[in-house]
Amino acid sequence: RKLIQQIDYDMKNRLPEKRYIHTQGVAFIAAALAMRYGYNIKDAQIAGLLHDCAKYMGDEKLITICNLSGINLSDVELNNPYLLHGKVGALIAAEEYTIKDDNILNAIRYHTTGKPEMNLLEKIIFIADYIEPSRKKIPGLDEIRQSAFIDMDQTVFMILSNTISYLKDENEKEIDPVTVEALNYYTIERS
Ligand code: DGI
Ligand code: FE
Ligand code: FE
Ligand code: FE
Repeated sequence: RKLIQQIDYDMKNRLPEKRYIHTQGVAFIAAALAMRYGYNIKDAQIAGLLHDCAKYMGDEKLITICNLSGINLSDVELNNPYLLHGKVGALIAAEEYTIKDDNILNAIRYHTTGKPEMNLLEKIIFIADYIEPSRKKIPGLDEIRQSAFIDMDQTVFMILSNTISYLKDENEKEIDPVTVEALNYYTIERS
């Protein structure tokens, strides 16, 4: 069977229905963005299908896998282990799905916080995750969806500032320093 079909089938079995629909939405929008900006469409689909594969692992398991794999955890990550589902997802993609492409693995790894100087596929997945059709209404989402097909760096900036103000509103949730570094980078990048 083709790799994409195999992954899609696995995700359907592995994830709750809503998360599977989200996963398909991310793969679909990642493919559209790959067309728009000139990236390998299949790679974008694979990254989209796998990006949340570790989302339902549970905090203990996420931390254990990181420890066993020699990934150093920051205090923010230890306090908010769900932040690790990208890093662990990249490990699963490499080990269980034999993904060797570093762009795909890094797109999975950094999809939650973003990071400074993201490459094209990293930006595609970061954006697709936020704008895919089944995402619940977020203030400013229509504008961000339009912007995604016009200017990627501006869109990354919009998503990061939305996310940070959301985290501040939500009883002062801890903000990962990488998220802040990413926002600073994409603020300066555009000015
Ligand atoms: O896994 P998804 O829900 O599809 O999306 P995601 O991996 O981008 O995770 C989104 C959640 O992560 C959202 O509730 C905001 C949160 N998040 C993003 N950056 C940070 C963060 N949470 C904390 N505590 N700190 C961050 O810097
Ligand atoms: Fe995620
Ligand atoms: Fe996201
Ligand atoms: Fe996601």
